[in-house]
Amino acid sequence: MSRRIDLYVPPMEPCVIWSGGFTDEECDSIKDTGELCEFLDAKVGSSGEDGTLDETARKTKIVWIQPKEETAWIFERMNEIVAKMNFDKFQMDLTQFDGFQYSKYEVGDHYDWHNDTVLSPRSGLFRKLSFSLMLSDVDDYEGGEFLLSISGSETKTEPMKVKKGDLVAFYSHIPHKVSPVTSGQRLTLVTWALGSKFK
Ligand SMILES: O=C(O)CCC(=O)C(=O)O
Repeated sequence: MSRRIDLYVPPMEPCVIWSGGFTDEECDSIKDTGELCEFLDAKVGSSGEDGTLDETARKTKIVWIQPKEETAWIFERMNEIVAKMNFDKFQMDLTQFDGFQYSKYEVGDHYDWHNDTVLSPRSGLFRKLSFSLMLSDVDDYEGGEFLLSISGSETKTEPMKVKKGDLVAFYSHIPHKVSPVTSGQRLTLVTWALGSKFK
């Protein structure tokens, strides 16, 4: 008699693109919400408002979208997708989201190689999964490709031009970058799923 138990083993892909997570209208509504807020110059070195300005490493404008009645649907929808995606593809112990960051990359804006594994000062938890929801159409901008260095090599990576409404998810420790935008505007909603320390 077999003693084997058929456990569910997720595919453990380092990066998953969830197509059509948000409709065009929903992406536009997130954009309208972001555009009504006050933009900050994005910093490096810490999550949240701490950190330093360093335009050679990161140049983009951001807004922190706050949870309130009008924005609750964004948090709920993201939660639905992330819970399903985590079950199907990652199987991480996750507790909550870090901030929801609306990002606007205009001509010359970029974000050089970095990873997102920081201890969130707000919660004392670690960023384990990173998510970027594309809010722009592919022909709204040039440049601004998203690169993920899964192999550890910065040269052997395929730039991704993600479609509007698609959500890119990946392990937060994987180095990634946004190449400089050369025309138009690239808009994303970025968030991170937090959990306790890896052990
Ligand atoms: O805008 C993106 O697609 C990703 C940006 C990013 O890497 C970040 O904010 O950590």
